[in-house]
This record gives sequence, C-alpha cells and structure tokens, in this order.
Amino acid sequence: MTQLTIALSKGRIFEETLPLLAAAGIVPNENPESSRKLIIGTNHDNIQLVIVRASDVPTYVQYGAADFGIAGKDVLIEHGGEGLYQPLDLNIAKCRMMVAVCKGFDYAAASVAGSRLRVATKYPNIAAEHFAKKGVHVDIIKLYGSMELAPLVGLSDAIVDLVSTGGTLKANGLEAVEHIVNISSRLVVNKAALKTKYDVLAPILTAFSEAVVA
Ligand code: PRT
Ligand code: MG
Repeated sequence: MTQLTIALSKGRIFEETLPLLAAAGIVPNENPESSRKLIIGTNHDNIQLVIVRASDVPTYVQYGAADFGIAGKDVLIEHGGEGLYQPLDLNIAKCRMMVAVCKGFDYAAASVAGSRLRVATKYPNIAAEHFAKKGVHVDIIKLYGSMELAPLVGLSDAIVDLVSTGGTLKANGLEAVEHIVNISSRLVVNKAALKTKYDVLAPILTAFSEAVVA
C-alpha cells in the first residue's frame, strides 16, 4: 500500500486542519499538543503525520520527506515555494502581515521615499520587498520571535509581523500602520509525489477542497 506522510505544525494550524483531515476520513491517533511523539499514526495504516515547526513544513515537503503539508502563506513566501505544488488555499489560520510601530511614532514621515528605516522581523524577504516598492531603504534585523519587543527597547523603528486580533500590539503599546498582505494557510504538495502517489493523494485533495468550500 502506498505510504503517505503529512507535515503539520502544532497549534493553530493543527487545530484548524483536524476538520479537513476528518473530511478526508483521516483521524490522528494522538494529539501532538499532549504527545511528545513527532510521528503520529492515523486510523489508516498507510498514513502518518509528522509534527514540525511551522516554518519547516515547506522544507519537509520540498525534499519529499513529507508528501504534503499545510503552511501559512507567510512561511511560503519566505521559503520561495521551490519544489512545491500549491493547489489550494484552505482559508484557515487567517491573519494579516502588517507594519507596526510604537504609538505616536510618525511613520508617515519616517517612511517617505528615500528615507532609511530599521525594521525588525521574522520575515526578511517580505519586509525587504515591501519597503523596496515604497523606495524606503531598510536595515532589516532578523528576529525569531517576540518582534513586538524590538521597537519598545530601541532595537528597531518598526516591525513587520502577523496580526490577528491586534491584542498583542495593543498590549505592548504598538499600532499597525500599514497592511502588507492577507495571510492564510495553503496546502503544499511535493511535485514528484503528486505524480507517483496520485491515486492516494487525489481523493484527499478533493475532500479538502470540498470541505473548504463547504
Ligand atoms: O511558534 P513557532 O515559532 O513554532 O512558529 P510559528 O509562530 O510560525 O507557528 P504558529 O503555530 O504560531 O503559527 C503558524 C501559522 O499560523 C503562521 O505561519 C501564520 O500563517 C498563522 N497565523 C495566524 C499566525 C497568527 N495568525 C498570529 N496571530 N501566526 C502568528 N501569529 C502571532 C503573531 O506573530 C503575533 O505575535 O500572534 C501574535 C499576534 O496575534 P494577535 O491576535 O494578538 O494579533
Ligand atoms: Mg508562534
């Protein structure tokens, strides 16, 4: 029987993917939030889940260590999408990529074409492209988390980060000043697996797309 490996991250993507998996008749044997296992079986002997960091999902799928996975558009833009077929926007884990600054910072004045800005972010490619379009010179400071702290302690003038409720910005005295792109999660499929494992993959992709529309 054809073996199938699905790459997922813990947290919001896993939670919002469960109903889609269920629509395809796939039920994980364990909850990765409570289990320490990185490989989780399902009700199908030939289908397993691998639990990886959200930003590592495209890499596992690109190299065929997983046949398909689910990744945020933020992660996919940064990764570049090489070797990945991206057939479906799942409309889950939605948020917005925004520029944010300390309340009261005159962003309009600081971001006129030709000016120079220090920007802290986990998304250097997205940030660089955004500011290049505006003609703003940026010094990008790469961070791996807690971007909201950077302007508060003078590490940067601005951050580029994901905003969902806006609660994190508000709690830290920051405000969103520019919308860059809407983010949701997409299905990513290994291009070779799509051909060699089409028989097992096709019904799952169909079930996912029907569940998304529903
Ligand atoms: O946590 P880890 O470092 O392992 O990786 P990760 O943070 O990339 O993973 P995870 O599970 O937190 O996020 C996975 C995916 O969910 C991301 O790649 C996005 O596509 C999507 N997503 C949706 C979000 C959010 N909403 C979101 N709000 N990812 C992160 N956030 C963070 C944001 O960075 C900020 O710190 O939540 C905070 C803001 O939330 P609000 O509600 O306070 O505005
Ligand atoms: Mg996180």
